[in-house]
Amino acid sequence: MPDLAPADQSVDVLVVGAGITGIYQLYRAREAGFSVQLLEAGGGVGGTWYWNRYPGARFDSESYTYGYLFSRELFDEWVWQERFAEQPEIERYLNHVVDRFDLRRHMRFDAKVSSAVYDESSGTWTVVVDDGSEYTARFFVAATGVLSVPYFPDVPGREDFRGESYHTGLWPTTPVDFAGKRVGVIGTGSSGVQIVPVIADEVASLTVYQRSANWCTPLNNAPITTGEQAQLRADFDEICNVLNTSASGFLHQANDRAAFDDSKAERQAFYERMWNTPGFGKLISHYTDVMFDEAANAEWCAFIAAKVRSIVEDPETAEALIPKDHRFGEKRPPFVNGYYEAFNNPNVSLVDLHRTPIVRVTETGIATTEGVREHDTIVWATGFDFGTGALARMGIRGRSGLALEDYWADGPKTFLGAQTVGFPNFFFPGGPHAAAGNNPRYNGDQVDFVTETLVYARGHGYDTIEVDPAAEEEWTGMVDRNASKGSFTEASYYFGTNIPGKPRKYLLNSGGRPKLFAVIADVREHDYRAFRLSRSSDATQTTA
Ligand code: NA7
Repeated sequence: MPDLAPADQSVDVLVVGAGITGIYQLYRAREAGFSVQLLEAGGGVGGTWYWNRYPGARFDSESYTYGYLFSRELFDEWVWQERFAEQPEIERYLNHVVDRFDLRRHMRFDAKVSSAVYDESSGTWTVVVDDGSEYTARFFVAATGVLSVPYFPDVPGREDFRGESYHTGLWPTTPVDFAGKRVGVIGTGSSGVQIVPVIADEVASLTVYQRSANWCTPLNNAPITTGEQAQLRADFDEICNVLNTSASGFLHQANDRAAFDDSKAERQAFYERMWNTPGFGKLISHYTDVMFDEAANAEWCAFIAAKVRSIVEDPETAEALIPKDHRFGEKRPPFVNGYYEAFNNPNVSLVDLHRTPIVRVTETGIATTEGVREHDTIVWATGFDFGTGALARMGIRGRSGLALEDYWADGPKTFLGAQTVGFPNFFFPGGPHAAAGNNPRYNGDQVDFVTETLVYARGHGYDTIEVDPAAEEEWTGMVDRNASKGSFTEASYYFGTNIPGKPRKYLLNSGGRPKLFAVIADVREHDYRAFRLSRSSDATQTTA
């Protein structure tokens, strides 16, 4: 339903983005007594789960660990159907949350922000939407996500294709008909490997264009049984306790054994258990040294490779599907349901772009160095401008007209992945540098912290909040220093290297959620001294 908000609307808090983080920020700020307006570029609620509505899109965190925990009633009444919910169920859930907490009247859809400018004299932000309507707010919160700007590689001829083209992250709300079509899917990250098995049976032909093979392992999805539903509700307090305190925000328990504590036979049995473990259990509950010990990692990779060879009937295709350029866990591992099996379908084929690179897109298909394949439909599953993509494109201007994209030209500088110097009263929970793991958990930590900071400032008579440069330097330095010790490779989009020309900087927080917790606790204990708090009427700044 269109929400025709008045063009001159003035609120305490303006939130951009109706994804998981933005909805929660709207809820928390309303609860704290602020007037709030939320603007969303999409036509509905969901953010990532609105735009990524391609066939097969689903959680790979357990549904009940990804959803909100702030309301026991909400947790009790929403019955997740599957361990890993599919996009339509997720979108229904988020719409339910919005309506249950009466948040929709504070939201405006189809409202893409084109600029957000800070006014130093009043300490407020003016936010303009692409239809020209204008909002003013004391606090501007961009909950625009880290995977929200789709990336189309600069392949020659991309615009020439006369068939249908889709990006997984920009999927239309109207159904896409694949029946009987000759389809090409470019990209084999989490999105590409989700869509392939789901459309394989209905298409006339499916060509998977793979640049890099990934270590895909089974998601091991299942319906949540009635007994499990009851147990989840009985365990609510314990679930909250684990999810709100664990380093990665999952329920999976860490292992206490290293690989070579076990005999060879025990290790093989363990790998088989891991293969059958749901989702991220394969990282969190794995041997403690699988990400650190070369031999341990290699043995697990050999186990996966043997599985691929046992599933995929064509030996050449199987070999091409086994990564040769990185170890398990060095890139974000996709979790699959029938992906390898799909290649046994006679209408599905793999093109190894390392062997035969794409030359160009033609009007009717894709030309590689081995020839042209004709397509009716091309699916670009080619990823996102991760971390900073959305924030750098919103026309955000801070003190003295400073452009955020200029201030971050060499990579983001943040405090707690939530604020940056020179942009007072601007927060971006769910943006770069937050943590790593089950996103809604640490993004929720940030929303809680942002809300507490606003409440603290209000309670002490301040209306301008800007992070202290020393605090930003310390946090950003911590992220950068530790990045080189992390397990993710330079080739990972976590470093931005999937986008040509983007500076190589770690875009998550290498200190993880424990560091986020520790610094937030320190800020609270020390009267928010990491911030410069002031009154917009005062010339001088005040800290505790
Ligand atoms: P990803 O994980 O960034 O995957 C993008 C894929 O697109 C990956 O296989 C890339 O190959 C491929 N790609 C990128 N550019 C090209 C070109 N020019 N030619 C061929 N192939 C290309 O994005 P996803 O959407 O799958 O997943 C993003 C996140 O969503 C995921 O981590 C989950 O959190 C959910 P490459 O590996 O770079 O060789």
